[in-house]
Order: sequence, then structure tokens, then C-alpha cells
Amino acid sequence: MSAPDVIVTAPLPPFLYDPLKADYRCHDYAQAADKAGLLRAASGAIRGLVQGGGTVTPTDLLDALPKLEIISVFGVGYDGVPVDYCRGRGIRVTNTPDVLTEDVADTAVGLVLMTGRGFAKADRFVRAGEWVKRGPELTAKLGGKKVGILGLGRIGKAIGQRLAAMGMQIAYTGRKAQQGVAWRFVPDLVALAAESDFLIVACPGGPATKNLVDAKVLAALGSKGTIVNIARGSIIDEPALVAALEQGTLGGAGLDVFADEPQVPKALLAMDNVVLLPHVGSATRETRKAMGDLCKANLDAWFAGRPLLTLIPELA
Ligand code: 8YV
Repeated sequence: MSAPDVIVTAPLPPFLYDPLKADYRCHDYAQAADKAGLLRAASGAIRGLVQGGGTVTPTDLLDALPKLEIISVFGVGYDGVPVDYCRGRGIRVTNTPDVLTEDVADTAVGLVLMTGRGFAKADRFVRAGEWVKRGPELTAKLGGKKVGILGLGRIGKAIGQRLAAMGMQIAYTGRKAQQGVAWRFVPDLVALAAESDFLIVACPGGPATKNLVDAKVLAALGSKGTIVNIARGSIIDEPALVAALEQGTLGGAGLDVFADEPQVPKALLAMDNVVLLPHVGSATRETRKAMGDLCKANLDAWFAGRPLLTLIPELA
């Protein structure tokens, strides 16, 4: 049997793309200068699609792929996949959960340390030659401070475990209280923000959570509080975030994700109480390789008629 045709809609690292090219006839839609031409030539043969976690897949692209059977996401988030549409057409959607949980949780801890203890600012202080002129500022102790986690999935739990080990007090919100979790459930996000020193965004992106962290939530977190986001930029109302930081009604922000990556609101660049990372939550060599292996393993399983390794819960 000839290699199945697969369309690639995001730039992929060589450790995923090379093995993919060895086993599949890959059509590089992400890099193609003539995307319409690529579709005219190959759309009728394409049976698989590979995309990144943040890639948005429009339904009109899927309409142009009548033989599509599977979307394999190189990432845990699939907020860019039109899930209802895929259900309607029987298209499977797989992702790469679990393998990145620890790294993303580490990134959240890093942002708590960099904002709370001011480590990013302190690094700039040394580099600017300020230390020889004066002593560094005192910051706030993290042990004993209150952390609210929005979204206690696998990543949220791993964040809670790490911060609890640092002596922080953990509470969470989400759709429902979770069985077997010792941390306190606070049903209302505004109430959780009001009591928290750090509010950590760890829920999935997508229409259900768009702008969930709005001006009201940010006001409740207030000038004593810091927002940390390792999930999706879409979950925070970004203009409201910028306004709250500009007005000093929010204490600080540690952000790994943004609404329009790689664009970052200019106003944030000049703020000393904000730490900005370029979406590096899962960006270690080990984890990206494991994500790539799982992304390909799902395709391999599908085309060999074996059970998928992961399938998104909405389609399970
Ligand atoms: C990756 C992510 O940057 O897993 C996700 O959902 O956002 C990140 O781990 C991305 O998926 C790489 O394509």
C-alpha cells in the first residue's frame, strides 16, 4: 500500500517532521507559498492532518479535504480544532497529553518565582550595574501565600503539588469539585481571585473559556495579586489585563501565552512587574521529542488499524 497523504498545517521540528516524511507523503501547507495550488493538486488524496497545539484549523480547509480521517495535534491543546465539525464528519482528533504536564507545571512555578520573588527584575538589576550602587529591593515571601488555580486538570494538579511543596496554600475552581483532591474548591472564579495572591490559569482554551478572566476577575485579584497564565492567551481579556496593569489595579503578571502570538501588547514590554515568556511551557528537548513521537504514533496507529493512543474526550 502506498504511503498515506498527510497535510501539515504548522511548522514542525525535524525530530517529528523527518520521521513523518519517511512514512507519509507529506504536503507542507504551513510553508507552501501557493496554498490553493497545493490543495488543488492534493486535497482529494489527503487522509491525515498534523497541526500544532495553537494552530487554528478553519472548517473551510477541512471542507476541502473530503477524505480526511484524522487530525493529529502536536500539543495538548486542541482549541484550534473545530471539534463539533469533526464529530459530524467522523474525523478523529488526537493530541499529546501527559508527556508535557511536568514541564508546563515547572513553567508556572518559574513564573510564580520570577514575579513573586522578582527574579527577572533582579537579573536586570545586576546586568544594568545597579548592584554596585545600591542593594536590591526586598520582595514578598511565597510560603504561606494563597494560590488559586483555574482549571485543575493534569497540569493544574501538577502546579498545585509543586506550589504546595513550597508551602503555598492551594485552592481551585473549575466546572466541579474534584474527588480525591484535598485542596479547597471555590465554585466562583471572582471569589477565588479575591482571596488569591496568585491566580494561575491552567484550563483549556477555546470558545467555552474565551475571556473568562475578565476585568471583574482582575479587579478582584487586585493590586495585591498576580496573574499567571501557562494555558492560552484567549482565556484572559488581554486589553483588560493591560488596562489593569497600567492603572495599578493589578499587582503583576507572569505570562507564557498571549492572545495573538507571537505578538505581545507593546505596553507590557515596559512594565517591571510583568514577566513575559515566548510560549515555552513544553519547550524542552525531551518533552518536545516525546510529543512528536506521540503525535506520529497516533497517525501510525490509525493507518495500521490499531487503537489510537490518545483521543480527545469529546470524541471518545
Ligand atoms: C506547544 C501547546 O507550544 O501543547 C500545547 O497545547 O501550546 C504547546 O505545548 C505547541 O503545541 C507546539 O505545537
